[in-house]
Amino acid sequence: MTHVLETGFEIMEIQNPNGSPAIKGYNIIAGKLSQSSDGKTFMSHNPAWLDDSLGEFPLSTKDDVHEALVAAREAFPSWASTPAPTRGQVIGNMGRLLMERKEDLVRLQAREIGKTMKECGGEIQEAIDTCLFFQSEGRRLYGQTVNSELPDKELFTYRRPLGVCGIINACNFPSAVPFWKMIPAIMCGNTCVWKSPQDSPLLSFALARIMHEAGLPNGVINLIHGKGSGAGQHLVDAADLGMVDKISFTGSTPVGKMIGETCGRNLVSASLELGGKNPLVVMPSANIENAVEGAYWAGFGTAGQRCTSLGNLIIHEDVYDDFMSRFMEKVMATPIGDSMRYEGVLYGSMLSEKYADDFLKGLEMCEADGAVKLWGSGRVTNENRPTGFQGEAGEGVYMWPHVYENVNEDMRCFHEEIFGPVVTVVKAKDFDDALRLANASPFGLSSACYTNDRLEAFRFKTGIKAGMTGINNSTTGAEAHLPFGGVKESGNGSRESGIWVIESYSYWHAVNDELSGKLQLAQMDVEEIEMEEADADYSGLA
Ligand code: UN1
Repeated sequence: MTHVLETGFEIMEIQNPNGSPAIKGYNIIAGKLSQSSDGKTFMSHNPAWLDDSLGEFPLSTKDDVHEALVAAREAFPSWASTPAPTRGQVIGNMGRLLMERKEDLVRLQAREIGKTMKECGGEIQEAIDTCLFFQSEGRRLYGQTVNSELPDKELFTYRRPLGVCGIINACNFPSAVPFWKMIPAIMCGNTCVWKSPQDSPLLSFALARIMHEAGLPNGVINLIHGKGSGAGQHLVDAADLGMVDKISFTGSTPVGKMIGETCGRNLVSASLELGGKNPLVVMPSANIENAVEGAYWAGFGTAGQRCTSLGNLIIHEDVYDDFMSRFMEKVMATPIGDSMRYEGVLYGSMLSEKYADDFLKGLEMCEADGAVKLWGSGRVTNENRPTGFQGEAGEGVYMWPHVYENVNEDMRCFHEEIFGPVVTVVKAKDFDDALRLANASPFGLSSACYTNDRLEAFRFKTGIKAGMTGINNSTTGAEAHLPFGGVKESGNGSRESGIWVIESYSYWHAVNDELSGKLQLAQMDVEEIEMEEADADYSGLA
């Protein structure tokens, strides 16, 4: 087996229509490139140009997952005892390498998941920002000195790593989100097994190699490719075998609940970032043009494939017609296509055929609910294409933008996340009605309110139950140093990013140091101070 840094990328003999190479990809376990134990593989395709193959990757087995977990366990003691500022230096190197390679990674990511180059640029930047933030956090990772209630005794708190972390992320944010997880994990001294998303193995392989180039010791991050139901499930099941100390997952609510149950019965820590049906409220005092921009971006940017994408658009009845006419004008003209070949597109392809199938099922639900379709016609084909579509529709997996109105709380499509370019529109009678509707879905990830009434903005902030809220801003737009996560069906309360994520990858260790040379009992040997008898009369002072 070859060390990950000893080779270039192995090019396969596949002729792609765009001339881009197909790569033979590997797992990386203890710094070594390896195939799956049974030799099985899967291919990664460009969803914006299906004839373009990015390469072939191991379909990892249970044995492969276990081998990666053992490697992470073996690497743990030495990484955990590496000084945190040194761990931070390695992370800083990762950030600098990402900066140097940014342009290539942006193109690779756009090619593998069909997201626009502009958005891929933003996302690689988010991974860089995360590295730079946690480089310096390695010089803090503060604990406290705490006063003891007894003399000649000191108390301390230390942050300790959890151990081996299983990392499972979705392919819609295939670079920022694994970095949100693994960078704080390794900064705290943990080691990781990273199950790459099935639809972005090449990008994951490239990122894991960069991590090693940055000086990461072997076994600290181990990469395994494969299916969620295969390698991903084996990684979760490892909690039942005592092989993993933490699972961090971004993905759907049903899968997150299953992971939470497995972790829960084993008392293994779980970070769960799950779905959303994010509401955006528009009130009459809002700058309507600005609100239209925000709702349009939140609904259709990334082809609606963010967990923070707009779900229910809740509009006050007094501005409903004005808002909707401006909104629909933009929706109908949406520029769509492969951003690697066409300039100025708002969104590209779906992440894969599987995401497209699930999206079409979501549209069927809207139809069955009796929601009124204002725009949209399912999958884009050469015979069925919106005017803004650029290129050959048959080449990739593209969807029309969709808008449904007359949606109400009795409908399933009000409550369920539909991952893709669709917005469900709800009319509200007044602010209280709008706020109630915004809280009525089972989810609580992101939320937004457009208003120029300060009291309304205040009441929205305090009344909404969500992990994140935008005032006069869209539902998306997390930054690397602000806590990211949800409540209700959107997660288990764990947070990513900033100082808050450190809670998810460390535990507090309380240490007391008895210097008196004798046994002093807390509570029982504490000196008691008697109160003085007071005789002053306070009653005539006012
Ligand atoms: C996700 O969709 O899983 O705030 C993450 C945002 C992005 C992150 C989304 N920065 O929408």
